[in-house]
Amino acid sequence: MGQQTDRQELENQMEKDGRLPPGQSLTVKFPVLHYGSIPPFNPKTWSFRIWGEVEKEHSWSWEEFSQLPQTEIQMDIHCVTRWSKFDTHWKGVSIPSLIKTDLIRIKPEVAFILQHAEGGYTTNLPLDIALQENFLLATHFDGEPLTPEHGAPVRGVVGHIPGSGIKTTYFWKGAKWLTGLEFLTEDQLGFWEKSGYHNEGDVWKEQRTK
Ligand SMILES: Nc1nc2c(c(=O)[nH]1)N[C@H]1C(S)=C(S)[C@@H](COP(=O)(O)O)O[C@H]1N2
Ligand SMILES: [Mo]
Repeated sequence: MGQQTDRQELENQMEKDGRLPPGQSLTVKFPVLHYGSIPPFNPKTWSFRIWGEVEKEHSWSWEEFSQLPQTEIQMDIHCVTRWSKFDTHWKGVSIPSLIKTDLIRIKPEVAFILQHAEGGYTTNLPLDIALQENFLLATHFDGEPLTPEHGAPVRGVVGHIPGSGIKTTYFWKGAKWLTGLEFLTEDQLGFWEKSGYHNEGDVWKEQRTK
């Protein structure tokens, strides 16, 4: 059987299982998509900042960040450019784990987060999605540290957990080369959201553009 036939069969299966959102097609590859160039990573100077509506601002070195509590998830990722990749496995830090262990303390009025990445890319999410199990500050993909082109050392990831029923956004709402999280009371549009992409970006509602 040819690779194309395999791909088509897998896609048909996902569609039958209700896992293929409208307008998407399955890829077995892992496309690389971003604006600008891949930033270098220097573990000695890298830092990750938590700021905005928090009780205390934080800055973690790479050594500190890599020792934060780890969470693993498996999910399907859906890019607005219409590729979907199924059963991807991620490991990293979840915001609920940081809150539970008192590593961060956000103010009660926080309702949104803004991910800030190297080079100025930003993307926003409502807090309730950032607290769901399908959002992670990922350091590992499929058991290996992230590669530079996929966002090393840390990226936001958001995807669909089959059967969970929780809200799922397109993959642009996970910033590669993530360097900080800003907690907000009012929504603030990110890079693509300002350029005409839909603010919510729900994959099941096909919210691609405004
Ligand atoms: N820093 C940064 N993160 C980014 C982007 C970007 O341009 N810069 N593009 C987003 C978009 S549009 C997509 S589809 C995914 C692509 O992730 P991948 O290259 O690992 O497939 O990254 C998202 N995160
Ligand atoms: Mo994208």
